Amino acid sequence: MRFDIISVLPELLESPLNHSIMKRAKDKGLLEVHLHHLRDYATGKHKQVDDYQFGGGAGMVMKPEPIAACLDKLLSERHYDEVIYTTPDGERLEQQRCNRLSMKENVIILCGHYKGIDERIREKYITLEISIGDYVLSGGELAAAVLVDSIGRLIPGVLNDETSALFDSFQDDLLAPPVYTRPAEWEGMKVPDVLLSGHEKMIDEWRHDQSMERTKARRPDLWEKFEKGS
Ligand code: 6GU
Repeated sequence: MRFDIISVLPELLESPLNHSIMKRAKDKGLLEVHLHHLRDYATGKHKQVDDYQFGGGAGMVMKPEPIAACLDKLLSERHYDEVIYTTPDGERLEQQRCNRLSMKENVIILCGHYKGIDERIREKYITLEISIGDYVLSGGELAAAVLVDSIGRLIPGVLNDETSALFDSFQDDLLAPPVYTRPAEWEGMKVPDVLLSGHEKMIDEWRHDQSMERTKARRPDLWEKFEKGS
């Protein structure tokens, strides 16, 4: 899968996408991330990428021309399945969306900044607008990193244990159960006996019960969804 990310601050994306699982995915040739500096597509002496908003009001707006120049170049080179814009007024990102996006081939992510982008860019190019939650970030780069990570890890072959993503929190509308490692007793606290029993069926049942208890207690909204679905 290939991501092309357009940003005024591509430096923000370099470190988070070059370690751990994302690095392994790239090294294996399963994931490509190409960063595009929006300023490279700006013209004029000052390479201006933002401007005052019509109608007045505080905050700058990203100009349409540099964004269009960058998008036109990319779109002329290959087919893209989605052109995503990261913005707090987008659709909230959820696991189902990540699952579906992980089956795409080529995706562009345009990172919002300042007061946002000129509305006409949204109308002409954007196929999907994504927010990563109900709070405001100073730019869309961290949201883009969240998108690439949450989608990239789902590409077949990226995770070591192919089945492990299936048991992530949210995959079945339940939170993940608690996990333990050695030592079996630490500071007087013991690992639940069932996990040491070697009894696979009982362990599965215990984990499922714990997932349900956790979801009920912590996320009544998810619990309702789970009960309706099961
Ligand atoms: Cl995608 N962008 C910004 N700037 N803030 C956000 C967001 C995106 N998602 C949640 N908050």
